[in-house]
Amino acid sequence: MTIQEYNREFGNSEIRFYTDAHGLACVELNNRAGRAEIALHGAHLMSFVPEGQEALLWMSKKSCFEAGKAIRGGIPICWPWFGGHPRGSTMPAHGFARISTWEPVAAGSCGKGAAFLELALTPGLIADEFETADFLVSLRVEVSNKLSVALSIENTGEKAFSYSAALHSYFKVSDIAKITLSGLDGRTFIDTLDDSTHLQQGDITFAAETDSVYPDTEDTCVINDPGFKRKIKISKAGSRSTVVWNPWAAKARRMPDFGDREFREMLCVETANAGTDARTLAPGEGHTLQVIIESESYTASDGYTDSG
Ligand code: TA6
Repeated sequence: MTIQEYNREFGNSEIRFYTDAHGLACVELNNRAGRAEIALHGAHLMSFVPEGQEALLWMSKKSCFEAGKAIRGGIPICWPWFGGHPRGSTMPAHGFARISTWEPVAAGSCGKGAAFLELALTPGLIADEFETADFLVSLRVEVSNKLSVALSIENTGEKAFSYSAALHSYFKVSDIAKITLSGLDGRTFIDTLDDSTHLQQGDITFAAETDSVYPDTEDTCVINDPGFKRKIKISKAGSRSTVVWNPWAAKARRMPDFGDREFREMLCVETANAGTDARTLAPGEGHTLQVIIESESYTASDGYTDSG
């Protein structure tokens, strides 16, 4: 469909399809409470700005915006595998979903003053992976003063299949060295840099490359950011694993789509079905992985003192 056809079919006062500066087909959800931009490429949520606030999501200034490549920032959809391909093949890291074109299937208002958009992934490439096209993959985005992103998978075929997934959210922070991440105190985590296992004690602070998988947590996480005078609350459903990632300087330098100093202004807190939280769907079964993102002000009781 063309942009004009999308707008005829799904557009309204809050939902507008357009071609962005990179030539990508995109859609803006914009209402009185918040604004989000989504590329049909990867059903990639690129930005979310609650009314009267700063952007909550981070985007690299060196990101690619082209077919076959993942966008570096926003909320990449990792599916049908998280990380390297499970059979170690040369398949793309984090699966096909984020580099495939999705199609809008429904849009409108959904009460609570929110605008919503649903997109579907046509089986195509992934059918090869599962040797069946008998599944439905859809993403529902709801925008108000908070953002909900929900990835739903349904097995419509005759045989079970397994997958892993993540909503790989990149958050914008004032300075990675001055923020803390709370919500995972007391949880076990695997440091994937050396595959060691640890117990999280208190809030997480950041002073080096961090790539940790928390395999057993349904907790809400909060990014505490005194520099931006805000807290970002990250709650979830349908997920028992959370991944926390910052590449730090050396790895950032090795990534062509990541500025050398950009590691200081971002943090990934990923809502996952990864590792032991991978999912298997029997015929007829479905599963939804959801993240809800909202911003709260940082107050004196949070230890913030306004320097005026
Ligand atoms: O966030 C977890 C992780 O798997 C890291 O190990 C790092 O590779 C990151 O995802 C980014 O992966 P990408 O394929 O988007 O460069």
